[in-house]
Amino acid sequence: MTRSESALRAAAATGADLPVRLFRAMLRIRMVEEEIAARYSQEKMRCPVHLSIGQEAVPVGLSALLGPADQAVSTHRCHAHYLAKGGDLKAMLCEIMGREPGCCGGRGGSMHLFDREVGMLLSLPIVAASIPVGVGAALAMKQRGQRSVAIIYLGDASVEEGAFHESANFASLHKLPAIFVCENNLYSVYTPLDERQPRRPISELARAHGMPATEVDGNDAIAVHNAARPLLERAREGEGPGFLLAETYRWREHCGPNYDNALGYRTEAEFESWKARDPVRLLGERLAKDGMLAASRRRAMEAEIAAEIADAFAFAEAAPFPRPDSIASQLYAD
Ligand SMILES: Cc1ncc(C[n+]2csc(CCOP(=O)(O)OP(=O)(O)O)c2C)c(N)n1
Ligand SMILES: [Mg+2]
Repeated sequence: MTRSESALRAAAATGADLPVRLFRAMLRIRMVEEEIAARYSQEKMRCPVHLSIGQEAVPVGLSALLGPADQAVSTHRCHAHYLAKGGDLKAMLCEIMGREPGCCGGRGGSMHLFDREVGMLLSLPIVAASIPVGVGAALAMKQRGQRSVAIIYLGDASVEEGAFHESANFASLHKLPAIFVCENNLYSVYTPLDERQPRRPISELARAHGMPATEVDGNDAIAVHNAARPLLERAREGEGPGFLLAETYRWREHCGPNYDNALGYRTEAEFESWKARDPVRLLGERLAKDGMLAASRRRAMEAEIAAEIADAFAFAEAAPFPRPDSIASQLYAD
């Protein structure tokens, strides 16, 4: 039995429905992203989209440990982070379609998702730019004596930026409640990790900055949940930051709704090996096998999510665009 299989059984034994909740949250993100991909050619979404398909397990496993007082910052690939943190789906789709009820008033697009009510502080497309902001949030939490944590999502390319190292150093020195969550999907656009970084675990960088680092299967939501828990507990106790390195894989092209393996920067065999590790399918199968999710319940779940998504798309498509005479607003602080 693997570590996460035993966790699944332990959760089932205590009557907890955590694995089912994690599955539903991943399935919902997958279905939202698939729907965005399916509708993208209609050209109602006129901004770039960096889809999270294949990478659902990390934010879902982690977010089940968070409350609204905990804050998260994210990157260009932020849809799953936003939805897992409880971000409003209608506000997200309106933002992607440039509509006024979008979370940035329809001016930011897919890479600027936030929902302050649920602690989704911001998302920024400049690689590593959100990291210092997340550390700032952690500093504020510490100064206010809160037990909250700041989750800082980053891609494998972020650790090549100075901002990561300055932020990690500062967070470690001041024992800030910051959790760095690195989704290593092996690529920065078309460039593989081993053409960009020396051969050593990325987690060594965090250890060199004096914080504990844990490596985890980023396609297993339960393993992520269990691996993140002790890092979060230490951070809440004032013992300082932590680093979670999650190995995962993006299925679609870096930016856009299509598959781009034909470009040749990665092999079909590699892609297939990761597809065989589909975080949503694997957990669904395990739940069915363990009798935790009957086929009828799963079908009802899928229908419920599909209805929610259809309703949110209809809402966004009917929503107004920002008024042209508001073009100069929100550019400067009042
Ligand atoms: C400072 C900066 N340099 C380059 C880019 C162009 N760019 C956008 S996403 C990206 C790849 C980032 O890779 P990674 O952090 O691993 O995230 P992933 O896309 O794999 O999720 C790059 C280079 C940028 N947005 N910002
Ligand atoms: Mg990457």
